[in-house]
Amino acid sequence: MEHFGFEYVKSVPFFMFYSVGSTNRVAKEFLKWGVNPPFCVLAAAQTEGRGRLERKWESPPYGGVYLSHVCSAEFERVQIATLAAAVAVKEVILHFEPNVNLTIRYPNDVLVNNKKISGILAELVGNSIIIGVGLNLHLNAFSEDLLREATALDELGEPPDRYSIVRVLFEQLDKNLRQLASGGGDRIIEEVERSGAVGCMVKVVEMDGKEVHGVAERI
Ligand code: BT5
Repeated sequence: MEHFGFEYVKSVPFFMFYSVGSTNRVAKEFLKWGVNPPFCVLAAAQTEGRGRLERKWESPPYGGVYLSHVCSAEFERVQIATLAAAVAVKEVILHFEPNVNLTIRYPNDVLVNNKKISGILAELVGNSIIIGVGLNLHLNAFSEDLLREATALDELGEPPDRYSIVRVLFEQLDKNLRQLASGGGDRIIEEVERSGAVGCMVKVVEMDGKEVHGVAERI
């Protein structure tokens, strides 16, 4: 872990690194060491960034924002925390680029012009939840292979500085998670439904590989 820094954003401690394996994994270590949530782990690069099912999350230096937000999981509907984070990412992008064609692909992807700009990995650890968010900033940092399916904020115009993005992302995440914890889950679900997650053809792949095709009607 290189270049450790520390700061409070709205009274929540931020542990900041230049490079880590995975911010979610560092967050897990911090929980093990007894750090009490809420706290955030932020890195400018990850060498082993992860998606769901151990898929890889490309995280080159300064290519994007890699943030893990850790808070208490002791609320009903914690299972839709991923959606609250997807809505937060949507709000961040629209805050800086109000006119983009943005969709949320259920359950954890945010797309701009049908290309993935952000992914979310939420993990429950005891009574806490770690919500990892990757948001691409500079497309030329990514591999050739990824360019076909991914996009970044700098494709939409001059991206704001990284610190402003982190600040707004944290504020939106914090707001949505608090809302969810106090019974505001319906707003989150409606927002996801409004963001293109329903009314489209979907393919559901079950754990045994069986595929189901159809039109998504509701979350
Ligand atoms: C995700 O998984 O989309 C969740 C990604 C979560 C990343 C954050 S970064 C901070 C925290 N620390 C971590 O280690 N992880 C979290 P999934 O739905 O499984 O999508 C993975 C797929 O997205 C890959 O198989 C690629 O096809 C694609 N992909 C990989 N890197 C990408 C990137 N930077 N931008 C867009 N797509 C990417």
